[in-house]
Amino acid sequence: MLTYFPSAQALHAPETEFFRGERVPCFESPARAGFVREALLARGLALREPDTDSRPVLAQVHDARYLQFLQTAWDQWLALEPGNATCQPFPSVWPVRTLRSDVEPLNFTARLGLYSMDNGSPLSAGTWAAAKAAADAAASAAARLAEGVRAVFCATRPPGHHAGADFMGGYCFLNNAAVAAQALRNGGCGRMAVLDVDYHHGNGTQSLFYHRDDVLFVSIHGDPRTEYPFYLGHADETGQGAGEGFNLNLPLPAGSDVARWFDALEQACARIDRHRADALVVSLGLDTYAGDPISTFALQANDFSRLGQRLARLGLPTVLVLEGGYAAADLGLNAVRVIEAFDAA
Ligand code: Q9C
Ligand code: ZN
Repeated sequence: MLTYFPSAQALHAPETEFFRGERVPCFESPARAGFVREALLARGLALREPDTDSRPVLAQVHDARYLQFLQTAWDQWLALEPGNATCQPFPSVWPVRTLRSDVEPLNFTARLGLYSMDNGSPLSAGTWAAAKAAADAAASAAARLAEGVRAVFCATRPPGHHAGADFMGGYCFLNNAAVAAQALRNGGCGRMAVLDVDYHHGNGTQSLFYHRDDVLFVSIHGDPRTEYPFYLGHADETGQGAGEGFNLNLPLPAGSDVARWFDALEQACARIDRHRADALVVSLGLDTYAGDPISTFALQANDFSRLGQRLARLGLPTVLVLEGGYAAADLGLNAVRVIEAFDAA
């Protein structure tokens, strides 16, 4: 499978995140990409650098003031205090209900909170460069599909599906899957489907397409009553306005077994078939793996082959975009299993 692997991914390398009240090494690390790279190269897959500028599509997906903030956030942080080069900014205040988000504060931490859904998306010096490269990979993949390529894998980080029009969250900054879907729409696909199989609900992607009938969003994930991102991803979220009926959430209880997960995948595929999409974008989170340190589903290695095979059977031109997956040492092999089974089917 044609695969994009932006070397700029390594530039996003914050050291720590908050976990159970403590600062711990980041789960979403360059090491993840290293394992993916090794596994892809070991299988003889050539890795390409992105070749398409995602800027025009980013402007369709994200708000201008958020893009402006994200692109300059690290420089703003350094401008406060040179010593900030060796520490990480975290938001500590958010405009929740009754507070205003239309006025951009002058205070940096207040701006960071305005553009964040959590304190779990640490920034580093190269965050913009890495996130932009991942979005460029998504735009590149869409361009290849428009030329008739059957399937493209974006082996990218940071992930994207928690990022909305004007906020980062859950290790995500730019919504790569939404960039791929929107770029495919721009390229002439009338109807798109996005299937999100990450353990966590793709709240950002859902929100970006919630009012639209041209991009169906389907997600299988841990029930948000107990699992991140908590505030979106329930079964009664079916879309709004023109988008009514074009959003399908399939939340599963934490700890659900493999059989239950594949039952949900069948429901998801049935809905995608009915949409008669011209192309498919898969938010390929691999944190459904039994060995994942922050998730509770139980997929085993061979289940990722089964997933790849089922995705191929949808018979659609497909962009697969890497999202989560934190059992880093097994991440590459699990990704390869999906890709190879897709190709073989
Ligand atoms: N601070 C993705 O899989 N944070 N994001 C966990 C540790 C939320 C996961 C708690 C997990 C976000 C793309
Ligand atoms: Zn996830």
